[in-house]
Amino acid sequence: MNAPTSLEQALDLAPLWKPFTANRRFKSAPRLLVAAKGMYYTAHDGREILDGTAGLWCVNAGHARPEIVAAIQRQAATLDYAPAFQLGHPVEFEAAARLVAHAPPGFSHAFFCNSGSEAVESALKIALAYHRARGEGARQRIIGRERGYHGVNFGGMSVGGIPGNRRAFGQLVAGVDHLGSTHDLEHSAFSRGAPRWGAHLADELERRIIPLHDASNIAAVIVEPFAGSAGVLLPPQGYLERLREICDRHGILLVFDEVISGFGRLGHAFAAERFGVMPDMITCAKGLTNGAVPMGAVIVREGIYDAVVDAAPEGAIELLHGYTYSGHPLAAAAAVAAIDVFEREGLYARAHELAPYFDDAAHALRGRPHVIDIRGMGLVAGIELAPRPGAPPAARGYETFVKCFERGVLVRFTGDIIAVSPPLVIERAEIDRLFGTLGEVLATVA
Ligand code: PXG
Repeated sequence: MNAPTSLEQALDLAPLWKPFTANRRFKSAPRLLVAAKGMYYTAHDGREILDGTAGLWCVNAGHARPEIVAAIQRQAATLDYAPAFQLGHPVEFEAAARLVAHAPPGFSHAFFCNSGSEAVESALKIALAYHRARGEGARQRIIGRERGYHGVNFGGMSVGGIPGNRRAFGQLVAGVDHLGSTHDLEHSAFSRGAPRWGAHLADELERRIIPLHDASNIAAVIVEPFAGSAGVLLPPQGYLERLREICDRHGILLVFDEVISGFGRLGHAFAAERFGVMPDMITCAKGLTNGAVPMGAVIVREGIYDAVVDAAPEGAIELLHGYTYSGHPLAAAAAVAAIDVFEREGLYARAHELAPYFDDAAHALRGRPHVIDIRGMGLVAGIELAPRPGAPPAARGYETFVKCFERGVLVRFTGDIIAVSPPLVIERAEIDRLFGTLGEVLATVA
């Protein structure tokens, strides 16, 4: 009667090449999840694991929501697939209408794809096509930011700013440049909410980047409103406003990559609303279907669709871009059902109301061993640990993650930063348990 061993033994782990995972270490001691409901996973040994990360930042309404499950089941039985090009199906139009209505005012059209990475590639291509359609085809350069994460495809990785993710692959796409990171512990450690220091860092765009490349060659700036993957880096107060102003002055499109920040993480549908700064395009994915079916989208502001579409002759395909599974019926059905749940349950407002409690619980870890910063907003927190001297990076992060998992709590580590981003349906007692366990574990981490 030893379930864990039997499942591990029954499974052949060898043929699968796991993504972003230390494959050899993982296969020597796999952590397997076999079921999920609400706030909890069930591990293969039958233990319940409190989901402190909403899966990978995507299950914002909690797991296995019956309305979403039913919508997917119904759709699979009714219309499993419809060709995405030159044919359509009702649910993709419904999903687009719902998504656009969910977006901030001024956003008018949604383009569907299957992941955050594809949303980024799509947005970058739309930026280039937009400028070309308006006779500014020299605008080809894309500006990202140090420590930005925009997925793993060629464009997104090139504008991304996490060195480890790029090093193994060489030069990637030419013509990109990067703003400096806004992360600065000296000025901003233990800030509550957005740090006060650092708005001026946006000026690098006008001081260094625009003079170097010339605005007439720059298509877009892409940033995450808060950097998720790099470890919950919040924008300094006024920083996004300045980026917006500079982009406006120079005809540069501003793209917010809201793959993580979208669908309520900061207490609003999109972080753009939280910060009161409107980009020209929003990329999203993850929470769009509550993680239940892969789907991504680019939402564009009024005028972008028209500029591209009106520039092409009648009958011509205006944007030579798309995926077999753009607007896939199951994904579209899941998106409509997820947006229904978000709206009906007022989950963003719930996240907003819970945020101070969550923030207090996170900041209660101040003074625990290794903790050099705590930061957060909405229902996301980053707890930065000092790296273990003489050890490879992430040694403490990994140990913390494994020990929390052993104690029935799922957190995420990125380097030596612990990220906590639970489903928005979390209860106060679960918040206590999440940070309580993390605090206990930190006391045991070498
Ligand atoms: N943009 C942003 C801002 C993201 O966070 C992507 C694009 C790519 O999405 P896809 O769906 O192609 O993975 C992401 C993904 C983590 C973690 O815990 C973050 C992501 C994915 C997996 C893990 O740091 N972000």
